[in-house]
Amino acid sequence: MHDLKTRQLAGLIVGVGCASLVHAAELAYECSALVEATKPVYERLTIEDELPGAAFVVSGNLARNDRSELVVSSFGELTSGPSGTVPPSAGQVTMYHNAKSGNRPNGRIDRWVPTTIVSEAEGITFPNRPTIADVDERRKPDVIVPGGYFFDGSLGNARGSITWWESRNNGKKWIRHDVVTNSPFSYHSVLFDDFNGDDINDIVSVGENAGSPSDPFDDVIELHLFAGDGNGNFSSAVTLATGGGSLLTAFDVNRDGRLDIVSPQFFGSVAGQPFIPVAARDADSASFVWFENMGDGNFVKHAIGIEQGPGFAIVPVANLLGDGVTRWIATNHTNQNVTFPPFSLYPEPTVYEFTPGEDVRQLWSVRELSSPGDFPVTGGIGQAAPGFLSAGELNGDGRTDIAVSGDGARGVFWMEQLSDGNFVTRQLPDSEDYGQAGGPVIEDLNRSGTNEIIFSSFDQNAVSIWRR
Ligand SMILES: [Ca+2]
Ligand SMILES: [Ca+2]
Ligand SMILES: [Ca+2]
Ligand SMILES: [Ca+2]
Repeated sequence: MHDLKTRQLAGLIVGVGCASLVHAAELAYECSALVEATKPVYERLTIEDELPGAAFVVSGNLARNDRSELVVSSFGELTSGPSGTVPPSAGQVTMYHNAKSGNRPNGRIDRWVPTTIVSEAEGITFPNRPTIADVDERRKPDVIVPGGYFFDGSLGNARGSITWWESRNNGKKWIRHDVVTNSPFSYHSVLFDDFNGDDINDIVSVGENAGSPSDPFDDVIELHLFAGDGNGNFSSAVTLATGGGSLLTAFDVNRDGRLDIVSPQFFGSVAGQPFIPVAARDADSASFVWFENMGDGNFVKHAIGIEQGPGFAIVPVANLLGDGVTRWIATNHTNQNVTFPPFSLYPEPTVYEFTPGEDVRQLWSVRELSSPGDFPVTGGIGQAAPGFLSAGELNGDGRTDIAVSGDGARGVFWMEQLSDGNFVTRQLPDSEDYGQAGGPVIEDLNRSGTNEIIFSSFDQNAVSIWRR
């Protein structure tokens, strides 16, 4: 089945060249003689397979050249102790730059040279998703690293952190700066922008202290502002609101000129969502929320969706359906294998689309983009699907597609947008067991005119590029 689909797709892509009438699947068959029938459209290129606990991957131009580097965080080796998994005390953040010099079209992307940004010696527990930004405004990109393990508090630890790493010598040397360390809160992502109206960029993150894994009611989740001074120094955390979740987006949702914050919610009241009658659900028990920036230092939380179970990701996509409207693609994070509540009552793993209505403070309209069974989880409690996602053109037909990590569904996937605006989910080739994947980055890394898809995998200690 999978082969058939990829072959049809191969035909379609070649079809662009061999006939301008690309719609019909039958045409694909006619044109497919022009491609090797056995060649998959996407092929996996693994550029790293020895990075223990590879976690998140982002891209950005860190070195002085014309193309992107990849920045990958990794947690280190997990070990088993008498009371379960022991989180390693320190991870790493690594920059990979393309070994091929220059930036000619169709350049090679098979060899990448690693440089350590954060070494294990720095003692950063669970470095999470890095953000590339010019923190000290010296016109050179730096890297902000949020860190921490959300159940660390239950182990008696306070190892949450936000640090930023100043680039020197064209990305060869990195100077550490601490924003917060030894925090009981873990931080998964940061936003770097002005959130308090002084035109100086700040750091905003959601601190998650999920307490004991077996107690969903002891979670402390807060939206934190670390006010910036423009020179790379930040004030201590000020709590702007409660709730939110790990992977944030800054976006002016209500178009009043002030940046708001859009967030999934995974920990906190949302865990008990199925027990709350729909009419009684609010922004605290919502799967996805936005914090409205009132401009006076206050942020007011509004629900986006209240029926999706624990939320994992929500990101905006301009013109997703080709109608000029910015819509939001989102994932919940659930596991249909768990047979007891509340887990058994959550909606199954799903990719959603949210569209704000006239009144953005009301719930946004929602549509399921994936189909039942698209993301089957392997494993029991603690595992869930899907993971993070990103949008981009992936098959050359001009319509925006989606790449998504299966996370606990052990593979990585792309969702093709069809001509009617519906989506079909397909697993990327050679991604069996490519589980708990970070990313995706969707980017044309080599000016080939086609996007690559980059995922890291915790299960395989790997960083891989899918290219076509
Ligand atoms: Ca500010
Ligand atoms: Ca706003
Ligand atoms: Ca497409
Ligand atoms: Ca490319």
